[in-house]
Amino acid sequence: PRTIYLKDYRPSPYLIETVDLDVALAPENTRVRSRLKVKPNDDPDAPAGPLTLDGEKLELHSVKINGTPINDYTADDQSLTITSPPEGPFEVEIETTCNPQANEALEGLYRSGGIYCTQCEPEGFRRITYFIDRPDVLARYRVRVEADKREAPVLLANGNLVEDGDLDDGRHFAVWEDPFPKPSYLFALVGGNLACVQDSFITKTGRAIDLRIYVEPGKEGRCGWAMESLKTAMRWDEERFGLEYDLDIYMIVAVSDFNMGAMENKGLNVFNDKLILARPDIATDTDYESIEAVIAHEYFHNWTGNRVTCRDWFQLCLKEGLTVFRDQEFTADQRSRPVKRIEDVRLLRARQFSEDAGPLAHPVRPSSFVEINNFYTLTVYEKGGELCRMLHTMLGEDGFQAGMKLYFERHDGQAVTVEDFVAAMADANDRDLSQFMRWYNQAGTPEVVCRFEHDASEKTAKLHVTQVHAPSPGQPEKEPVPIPLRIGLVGPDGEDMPLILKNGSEVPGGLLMVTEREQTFEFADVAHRPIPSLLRGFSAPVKLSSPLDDADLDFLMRHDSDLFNRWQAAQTQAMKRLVAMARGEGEFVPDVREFALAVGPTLTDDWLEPAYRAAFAVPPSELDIAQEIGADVDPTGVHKARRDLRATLGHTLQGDLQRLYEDYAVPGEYQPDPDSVGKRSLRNTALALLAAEETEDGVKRAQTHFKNADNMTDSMAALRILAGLDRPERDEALETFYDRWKDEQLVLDKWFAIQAQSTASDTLDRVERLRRHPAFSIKNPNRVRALIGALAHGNPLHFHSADGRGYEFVGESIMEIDGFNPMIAARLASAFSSWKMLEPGRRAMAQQMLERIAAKEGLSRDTSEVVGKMLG
Ligand code: BAL
Ligand code: ZN
Repeated sequence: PRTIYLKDYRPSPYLIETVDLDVALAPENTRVRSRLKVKPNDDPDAPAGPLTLDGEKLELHSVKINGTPINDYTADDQSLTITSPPEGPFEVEIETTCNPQANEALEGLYRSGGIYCTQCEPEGFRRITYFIDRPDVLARYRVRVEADKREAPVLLANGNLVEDGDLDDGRHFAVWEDPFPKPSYLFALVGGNLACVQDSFITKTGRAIDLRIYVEPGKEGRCGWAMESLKTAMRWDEERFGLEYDLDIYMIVAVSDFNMGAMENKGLNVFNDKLILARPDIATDTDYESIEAVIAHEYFHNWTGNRVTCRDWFQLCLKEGLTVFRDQEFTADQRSRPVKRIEDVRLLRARQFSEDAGPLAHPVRPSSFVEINNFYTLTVYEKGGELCRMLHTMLGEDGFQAGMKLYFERHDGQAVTVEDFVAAMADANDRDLSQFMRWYNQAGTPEVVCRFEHDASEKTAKLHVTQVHAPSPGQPEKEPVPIPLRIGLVGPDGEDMPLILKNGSEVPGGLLMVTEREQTFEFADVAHRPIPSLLRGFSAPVKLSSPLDDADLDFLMRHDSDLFNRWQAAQTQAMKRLVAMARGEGEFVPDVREFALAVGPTLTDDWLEPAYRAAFAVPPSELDIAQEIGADVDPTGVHKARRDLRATLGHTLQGDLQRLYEDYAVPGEYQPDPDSVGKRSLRNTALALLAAEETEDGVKRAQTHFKNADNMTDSMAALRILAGLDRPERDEALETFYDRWKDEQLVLDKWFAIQAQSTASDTLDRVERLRRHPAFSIKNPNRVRALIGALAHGNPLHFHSADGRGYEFVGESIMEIDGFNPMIAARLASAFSSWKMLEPGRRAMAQQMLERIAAKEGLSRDTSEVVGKMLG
């Protein structure tokens, strides 16, 4: 397969001004007539010549130019080339057919559960019709859709409905016009029997927006939270970013077969229904929060992605990183800011840091790819979000907003690059951000090594900072990056001391800028030895190597005013013990007890938010621990270490935890508001820690909790505990749950996932049985993620089973899925990405499985790129 390089970017030789589509939907034979107004690009870097249009899996029937049929064209399975198009503007008319029913890759136009829908990002539009399918070709669309009225009474596309009516033979049609020029990846079309929930939103300038959520009939009652979230997001974007919605209608369609979480098509979002449907008995607090966040994310794309889009797919982080940053800020403003930061950093560390450290490492803006589908990664999204956050930290809220304003002034309606975005930030703030570009272009997680010295006689302190950049694939050498390092000096009384530099100036907001490989900061008026609290709020996506000993960390765990770093101190303390335990070094029980005792005061501090206290008591994940160990990892040892630490927490803090469990019951009807969510989270954390030792008492409490649960959050919290037991209580609970929920697809996904993530000894037998369960379908991405994905990405103990059965199961599944849905197969394959870190036995088995996958005949470009890099 061909590698595509950023350096080879050239503007398109032709542009498309308008697209007129006429789509006649039919399950196996959908006819698409397309009329394109094409003109040569007057950019001198794009000389006109043959016109090549992308197209895949299409049957071509006719091509006309300016109304006349032609045959001087060539077509293969990827494109259609018109050899000598006329000079100047001209019109191309193409008729094709495609087969939505047979489309199991779920890219382009597909039909599932009787619903026609589309997914065009990044390169799906070419499976609907021949087109210049790249994001820098922006066109205005007029779309006529027709279908059998009984099969598809609802017909939707982007923009405004301008006409509809009945046709002969029980068919009908609708015509939609989108006034905003857009790239083809934002095109959407939906047809089916869908119910509609309607509401409206008045914008800050008084315009009424018609809001609609389309779902399977009967599910209307589950859309309330999604609709509320949409309105909250619309208001927030006006208030915080000054951005108002631009069309008169905003539609969301929920479908149950979807490769991604959701898609931001202009005026017509398509969502995985798991991110729309919610009701207290079927959705957890986490589901509610995810729905709110993803609804917001897709809505925010309307400006950061749609109005200003990407010039090419190398710039994916331009829209994704920025929109992730915006949705993170939205959630932080709605809920708890410190808890949101902790959740985001947890995800970044567990998944993105490992990506950055392994064979799939790539810069936030990659410089090459084989299959762009493989670059919807944690690095592009989450680290991309961190880069925007650093700009925000460096420029402040006002400076960042000034940059955003300039970005929109300059680039509204354009397809641009990361350079354009950073230039707007720099120019609006009169700052030189050229060094910052390295963050976009260098892969890998920088390590920041800090050393701290205090001189009591001089009353001074020094912080020595070194940044270290390990090589990553294709990047042996790296340059230093600008690192915003937020710090505080915590005095012996637990209060922050003033941060005065040697020259007498105060450090605003405690923010130091590290720009060189090695740098020393000197502070004055430091009478007593303070404890440095470094990288407050996780002000940069780096690994911190800190100078703090156990006593310092213990102090910060109890006193740091920066709640992120107080949590971080606890994580660091836990991590030191977990690594030692996982490696089987010595006797650590008393030491762990001491750590548990230090968790107590924060866990029980009623002045702190319950959600924060819950997060405080969760030790680093098994993925984090494995990463920290770095080489010859034994996943069983890692699992046992974490299990033992949690058991010690439960045992040592038993009295406190029992009290929390009693005190934090949330009375009354279920509400997903942050306060109730926090209380449930603290109570369920107590429940889980009390059961961690698997005492009779702990197990009984979980059983009672399960029986009494009147909402899915509590039910799942208890079931997760019970499902991990090697005792009959487990089967009883799982059966009860199944009997109650067997007709609810989204709840069944939870039932599959909880078993696939179970640490019980027979998990692999069970997973193999579930694979043959009548409710399992390998063709449905949610089910695949629930069973196979949950094992591969969420159960390190059993995925890395010492006998290789986990690899066998996941590997075989990848090969099967690759035959029809390469995108999902390649995602699953990434679970093997840290195989080189494993101990030799598992390493060899993982390698063997990867080699088998690589050798499979007809392997997709997606999976072969991922597996090739892992083996390379
Ligand atoms: N653009 C793909 C889905 C999302 O990131 O919003
Ligand atoms: Zn996005």
